[in-house]
Amino acid sequence: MYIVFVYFDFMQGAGGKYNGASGKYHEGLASISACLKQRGYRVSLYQITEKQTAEQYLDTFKTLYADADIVGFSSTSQAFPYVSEFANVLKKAFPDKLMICGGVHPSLMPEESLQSPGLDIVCRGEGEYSMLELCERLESGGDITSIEGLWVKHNNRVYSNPPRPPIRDLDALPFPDRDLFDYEHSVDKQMDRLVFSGSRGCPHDCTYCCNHALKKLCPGGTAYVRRKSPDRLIAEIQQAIAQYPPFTYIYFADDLLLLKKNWSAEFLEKYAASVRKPFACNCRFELINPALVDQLKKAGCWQLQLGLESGSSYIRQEVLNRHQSTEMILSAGKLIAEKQIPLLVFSMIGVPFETPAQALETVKMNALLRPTICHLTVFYPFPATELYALCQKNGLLTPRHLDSLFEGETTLQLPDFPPNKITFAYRNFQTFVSQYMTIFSFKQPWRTIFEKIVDFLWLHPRIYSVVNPAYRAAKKTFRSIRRKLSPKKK
Ligand code: B12
Ligand code: SF4
Repeated sequence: MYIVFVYFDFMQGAGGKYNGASGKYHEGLASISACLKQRGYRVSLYQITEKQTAEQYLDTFKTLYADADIVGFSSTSQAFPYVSEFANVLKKAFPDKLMICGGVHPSLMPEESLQSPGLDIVCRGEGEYSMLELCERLESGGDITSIEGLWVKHNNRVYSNPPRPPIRDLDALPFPDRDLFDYEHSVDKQMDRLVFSGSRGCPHDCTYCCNHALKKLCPGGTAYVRRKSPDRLIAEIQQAIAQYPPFTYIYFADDLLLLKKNWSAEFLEKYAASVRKPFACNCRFELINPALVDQLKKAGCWQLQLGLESGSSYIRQEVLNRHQSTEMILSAGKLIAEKQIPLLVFSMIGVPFETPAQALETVKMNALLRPTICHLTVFYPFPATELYALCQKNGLLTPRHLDSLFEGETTLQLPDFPPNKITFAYRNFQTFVSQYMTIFSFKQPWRTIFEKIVDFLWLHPRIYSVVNPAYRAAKKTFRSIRRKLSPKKK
């Protein structure tokens, strides 16, 4: 049995800094591949990093993967239109190949996904054991319509089997198959890093994120949030260090690696003792405390990534379901700054019901937190999330669809935040953050005076577009005069 995974991986970085590289690591596919290879199945990956026509993809497929028995697509919502189109073209060329699609989008939108004529099966939730069972049944000539976790289209009927419980013991899985990816030419190599995952799931229910929806796929009583043991994760890292050419950083791609206090303490201590490589990971503001920042610092954390999402406590709590007070966020930020751990803050603008004034609160919170990197996205409503349903109920959705969250345009029509103002806010976010950082260091009354001027400019983009070029020109002239007047260094 020969399985070829197809992974559309140009959603992030396309046309940007990493163009030309062969994509990024995908823990889900690496894990399924390891399970399949352990049972002796042959597995390859067709990782698509360039936008081409479906016919061009078909030509490549014919040349390299024509003998596949099963084609396994992995899909996020943004990738799905490409998956669907290519699956149709592929099915027409190879009607006998079994086409299965897994990942977040088909997990949450199985019915819609199966309407795609090229797809025979969708996998809901974790794919390791469902794929194994599928291969085994195909080999033995058994019935493939009754496998837990799979929805199967057969003879004009859809067999919607119940979800498979999430894998309880992540340590029982083989180490992910990193060889599936072309590391030498990957984005990860360009970034001088290796990517790991220590956990699965997140206990929070932020309305814009897929976790609350994915959680519902877990049959009653089964744990959605799980983690590998610290020893297992360290062993995985050590094996990869031995296998790969020297790299500088480690990136933990988990939603929330440091959720459990004891786990974090044990893992970070062992990491500090045996791995000793700078690393980045995600966390939440309320988990930050003096002990944790101390452990992070000692273990070599080079970037802590935290979601602020909105500076407005109304938007955070009432719209996004993130119950974090402004005071708590700022004091966590202070602890991180005291330890000099570089901070990346995620924020969103164009959130349902947001106003430009509330988006300004996000700018100012970023300025107060002083992150090394402000990571901003324009809100995108993912299907099956609570916030998508809210957008739908309130008539905020438009037919606009975007390939990437990084295009800086909204897909919504918000009553108080028109698309052009969202684009303005997205494009000028960093500039305003820098301006407030400077202003917040002024003494009164200058702080208030300048804050009011810049507030006005944020709220009036047209005036800003006139004032800004003049301000920049004046600043440049002032700097060059100062340079000329200052005594020359010997
Ligand atoms: C790490 C990560 C990334 C990494 C790696 C991407 C990857 N595909 O692994 C990077 C930074 C590259 C990334 C990029 C993006 N991401 Co991302 N990412 C994640 C994150 C935090 C963890 C994913 C992970 O490793 N999970 C652990 C592994 C084990 O699970 P898994 O990947 O889901 O795979 C399992 C199952 O889904 C299934 N499965 C998956 N594929 C297949 C295929 C077959 C054939 C089968 C049978 C089963 C199967 O089996 C796997 C093993 O159990 C998730 C959050 C989450 N909770 O999932 C967001 C998440 C997947 N990302 C998201 C988004 C939006 C993006 C981007 C679009 C962002 C952007 N604008 O560029 C891009 C799209 C990338 C792409 N090519 O499609 C959204 C997707 C929402 C949606 N409805 O589609 C998520 C869910 C976060 C969220 N906002 O809720 N991401
Ligand atoms: S904390 Fe992060 S990963 Fe967890 S539900 Fe909220 S947005 Fe999703």
